[in-house]
Amino acid sequence: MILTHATVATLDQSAALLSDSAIVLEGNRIAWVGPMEALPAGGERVDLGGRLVTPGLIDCHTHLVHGGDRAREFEMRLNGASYEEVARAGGGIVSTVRATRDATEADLLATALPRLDQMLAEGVTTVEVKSGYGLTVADELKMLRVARALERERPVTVHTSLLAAHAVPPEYAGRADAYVDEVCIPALHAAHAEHLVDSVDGFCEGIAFSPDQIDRVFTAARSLGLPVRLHAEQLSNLGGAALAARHGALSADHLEYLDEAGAIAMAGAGTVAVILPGAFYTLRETKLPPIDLLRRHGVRMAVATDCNPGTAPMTSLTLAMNMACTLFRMTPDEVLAGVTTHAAAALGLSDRGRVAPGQRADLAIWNARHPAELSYRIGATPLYARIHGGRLDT
Ligand code: DI6
Ligand code: FE
Repeated sequence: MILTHATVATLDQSAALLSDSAIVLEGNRIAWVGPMEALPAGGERVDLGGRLVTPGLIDCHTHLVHGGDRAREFEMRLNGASYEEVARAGGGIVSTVRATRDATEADLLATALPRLDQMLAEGVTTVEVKSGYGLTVADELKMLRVARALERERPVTVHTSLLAAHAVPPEYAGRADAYVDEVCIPALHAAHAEHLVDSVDGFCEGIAFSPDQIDRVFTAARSLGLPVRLHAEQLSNLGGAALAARHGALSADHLEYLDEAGAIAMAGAGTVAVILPGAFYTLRETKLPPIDLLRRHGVRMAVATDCNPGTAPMTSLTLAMNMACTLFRMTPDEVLAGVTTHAAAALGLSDRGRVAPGQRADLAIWNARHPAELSYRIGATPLYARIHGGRLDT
């Protein structure tokens, strides 16, 4: 297939936009990118009439698979209920854990697919999906199996992360260390044996797991050769980003409370900063992630939805791009890199995220002329077509 008369944001080295260009696809790879006048005759051509082509978008941080929702809890809070009243009414993260445990794999797949479809409709071609609402070995594996199943149901690539260290479940209240030993680490071995896990995540926070507990999970992950990533410095600074960097983490995510020592550690390890404006917005957080600090130290920044029922009930990656610009003052070029090449780096994938020969033929074609339009519009879905692995789907 040859895409002709395209405007191409290659994300390759320079930020330059190629006008009136062609992209030659061979199988599931990009074979050639260049100006129309250099394109030899022949081939099955698709005229894009000047439309913008970007790499397929990559949502590198989601909790897409989960049971139930928290809409009633959202409503209770807005009607004045306190956090405690919401918790007593069975709300909060434990309600999602209960709903996820009660769901079958088929139930979880059926509720995840519409959310995934919303992402695909915005040009997503690779999505990361975490476990973390099962919190038993069997339920964590169940979530990961559903995440893998998504890839068989839709033209998308799924990267799975085991997030057993997400919350301490009620039956382990006050016994987080026992939960790490009896659930997190056994789940890691079991998921690895079943080829269900591509990376290992954790939530390092006062309300979740301490740096020492995360360190034990990460040490176990790395002994199996699995890369790690971490929810770090979201609500406070426990030095999670530096801990992640010491383990050569692919990413450290959220980072509102990151300090300079953490940014320096991330830069040294090549750890990507995953910026999640949807959770910032939903929590009405006021502490901004230190974007300037990350820029200054040359830490690559990705942008993702964090799609989860509690703190980011969103499936729109283009809305996350808009929020990253408006709330965090990131530039449209930075956020486009954040959902393509830097998001690929956050997943340890070097075969995608750029429009260049040899890269996977994962592309998004837009009813737009300039990349800034993608982060500028609110609530618009200017996708014209999506190509995953060389296959066009409109
Ligand atoms: N950080 C978050 O914002 C979510 N998880 C995490 O580690 C919250 C998850 C939830 O409330 O369901
Ligand atoms: Fe998250």
